[in-house]
Amino acid sequence: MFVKTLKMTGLRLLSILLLFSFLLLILVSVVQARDSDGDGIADEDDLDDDNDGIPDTEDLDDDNDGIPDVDDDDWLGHDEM
Ligand SMILES: [Ca+2]
Ligand SMILES: [Ca+2]
Ligand SMILES: [Ca+2]
Ligand SMILES: [Ca+2]
Repeated sequence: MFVKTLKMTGLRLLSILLLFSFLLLILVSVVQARDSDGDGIADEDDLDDDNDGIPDTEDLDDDNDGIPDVDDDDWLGHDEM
């Protein structure tokens, strides 16, 4: 009885762990595939994320949402990394 309960708990834990790993994987791929300006080049590889003509290295607001990168919560600052 106790062993059976323990097995069930282990299986449940494993399922939850698998589910979380899966969700994390999706989240990571979504973040990596983010394309702010929709030009088909992911932000990661795009030298100008918002296509405003200012390279990301000089642009203070890479995603052009009006919030400077330093204050932008949704911006991961990958250009600065
Ligand atoms: Ca792009
Ligand atoms: Ca671009
Ligand atoms: Ca730009
Ligand atoms: Ca911004």
